[in-house]
Formats: sequence, structure tokens, C-alpha cells
Amino acid sequence: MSFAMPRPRLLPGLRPGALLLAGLLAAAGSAQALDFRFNYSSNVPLAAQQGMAAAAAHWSAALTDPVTVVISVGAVAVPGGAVADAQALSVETPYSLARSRMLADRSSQADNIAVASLATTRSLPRLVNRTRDNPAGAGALQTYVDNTSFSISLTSANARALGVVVGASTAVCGIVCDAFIRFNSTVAFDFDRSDGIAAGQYDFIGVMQHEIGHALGFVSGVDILDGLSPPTAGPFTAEIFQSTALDLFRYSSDSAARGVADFSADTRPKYFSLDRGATAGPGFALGEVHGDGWQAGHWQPVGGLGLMAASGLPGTQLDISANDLLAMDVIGWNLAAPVPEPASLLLWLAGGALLAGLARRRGQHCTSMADRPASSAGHTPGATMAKSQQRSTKEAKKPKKDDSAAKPLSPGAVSAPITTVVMKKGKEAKLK
Ligand SMILES: [Ca+2]
Ligand SMILES: [Ca+2]
Ligand SMILES: [Zn+2]
Repeated sequence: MSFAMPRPRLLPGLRPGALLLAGLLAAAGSAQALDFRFNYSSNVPLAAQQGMAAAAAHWSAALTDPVTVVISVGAVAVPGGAVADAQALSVETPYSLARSRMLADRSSQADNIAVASLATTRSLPRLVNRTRDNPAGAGALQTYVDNTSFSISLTSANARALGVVVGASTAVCGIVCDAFIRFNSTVAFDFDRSDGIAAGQYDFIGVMQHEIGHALGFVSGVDILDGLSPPTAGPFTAEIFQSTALDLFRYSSDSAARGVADFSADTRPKYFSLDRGATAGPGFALGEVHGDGWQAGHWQPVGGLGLMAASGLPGTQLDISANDLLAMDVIGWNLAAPVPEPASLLLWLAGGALLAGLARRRGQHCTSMADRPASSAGHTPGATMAKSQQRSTKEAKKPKKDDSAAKPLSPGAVSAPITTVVMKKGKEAKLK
């Protein structure tokens, strides 16, 4: 069972307004590569600040986009609770704009393959279920192809990596930030990798790398659908559930047969694919409520697929894998070094297919991490954005405005008619 942590704003000693300790990396000026700035809460000790900086340095070494990501970092004391969690600012972007930006952003053979797989229609076709407009009945498990979604959700960092202009927002942190990462100060962390990761302790740098990975865009909208469908809530119309950039490459054998990505919440295996599902890469986790018990915005927990796997063991160093890098590459980041090499790409994908085919062994680990569905409300910094409209998972209960108002832009357009800012929340929970 998982141990949920309280919502951030309910936690004593961790109010957004308290996150004003001086940033460790306070330098101004335009970024020349992927750069991070941190605002540490006063309860974050120096060892954790140094660990976070080290975690960020690993991503900065791997990704070359001239983007600065601002992250607030806090510590919370929840005995028996989650290891860490993350919330990221997200922006709703017209699908056609996102695709055009991905076209312009291509920088690798994987990018070429991935972008070629994207539907050229204004709406994003995808396999969904549990929606109010399901032809099989409102909220039904049965899947169908949805064509009502005209926009996708990008984390603000991911959007900037694609050259989409993103306005500043205080929605997530109370101060301007792209993400809010917290760690549980009651968890035994190992801050020093030089002598390995001690048994029973978590690799702090690795856990922070994982949370930063969510901020960079390794998130899934399936977690929203999974968490806001009956019996929890809804059913809601499909259009309110936005795919993320990562979801564009989420497939199942069923969805591949129909030539669309898979955005459904159920237990059918889903996998990463760059070619409309024809070649199966590493498997994804399937959802906390209706899937395999793990948040969908992860690799499956078993198989050692990478830093962004749904589970991580104590006593183990967590590192960025080739799978992680390939996913970051195709959602909009530029790799410092192509991984894997183009010539081996298909071989790698074949190997991933074998991994994806392994039977799941859920609950194998006595202690591990998993994320929880997004559940928090956000606000637009509307004054700076044309055509802004607020939406959050709270507002998902209301009928949504017609997305068709978002006009497709020509390839190469940089300015984004950002229409919504929402928060995604990822939470790492210790499981038993
Ligand atoms: Ca150590
Ligand atoms: Ca790329
Ligand atoms: Zn996670």
C-alpha cells in the first residue's frame, strides 16, 4: 500500500511564501545551455543543496538546450511517507504548434523518426477510455479513438526546450518557478556517492535527478485521466485530458493497430515507440488507480529501464539511462551526445521490446517509489498571455471551452498562444 503525503499547502512549515531563501545559483543573464536555478526553503540543509546541484549538473551535462529551469526545493517531515515529490508548471499548447516546434527542433535521428510518426491533423488522434463521451457508455473501460483534443500539455521547461515562449508564473511555488520539488526529511538519504549508496538509504542525487526529470517533461496525462475517472470523479469529456509530449510516443498493440497513440487508463501494456507503435520500446507504468498501481508518467517499475522507472531501490545508485535520454530527446531536448547511436537505434528498440514483454512482477520490492496523479489547481499569469484561459484539474468538473479557437500556426512559429497553465504533481511514495 502507498502512504500518501498531505497536499503541499496543508503541510506545516512549508507554505509557498516561505520558499524565499536565497537561490544557490543566482546568476542572471541568458543561458548558454540547460541551466538550473534553485530557491531553497530554509529547512533544506547544505548537503541536500549540494546534492540537488549535483543532480542538476548531470542533466546539464546531458542536455544542451539554452533553457533555464527555476526550481523551488523544500523538505517535509512525514514519517513513513513519500520519499520525494514534484510539481511542474505546465502549459497548454495547440497540438499543431507543438508538432511544428518538434519539426523545427529535430537534432537527431531519433527526432527524425519520432516527428515523422506524429499525426498531421489539427486534432490529436488517440486511443482513450473512461470518458464521458465514450461511445460504449459514459466512463466505460472500452477504448475508442478520440479526435476531440486539439492541444497538448507541456511542462514549462519542455515547452522552452521546444522554443515555445512561456510566461512567468507563481502558480506552483508562490514565487516564480517551473517546478517545486520536495523531499521527505525523515527518509534515510545517502548524500555521498563517493563510497556507494549505503544499504537501506536512498540515493539523494538520483532521487532529485528523477524529480527534475519530471520537471523536464517526463510526465503523462494518463495520470490525470486515471485519477479523475469513475469511481474517483467524472466521467469527463476526453478533450479536457491533454496528452503530454511524452504521451505522443505511448502505444499499445491495440493502438498501434489503429495507428494512434494510447491514452487509456487500464492494465493493457503500454510502451514507448517512435514509429507509431510498430517497434516497441521500453514499457511504461500503467496508472495508479486503474493500471498497475504505478503512476503512468514512468517506465514500468521492473526491468531496470532507467532513472524514470516507477520504482527505485534503496542502496542503489539511480542514473540517467539511454532510455531516459531517448525520451528526453524526442520530447524536445537536444542531447549532448546521441544515445544510442543512430545505427544501433533499431537494435536498441528491439531490445526494449523484449523488456516490455516481460511479465510484470508488481510488488516485488519491499520499498520503492511511485508517483501519484496530478491533483492540484493552478492559475495563469494571464496578463502576459494572449487568449489565456484558466484551467486546472479542479475546473475539469466544468464544461471546457472549445479548443478549436486555438488556430494552428505555421511551422517555425515561435510565439505560443498559451491558453492554460496547470500543475502536474508527481509524488514518490514508499510502497510495501
Ligand atoms: Ca554513500
Ligand atoms: Ca531532440
Ligand atoms: Zn516519479
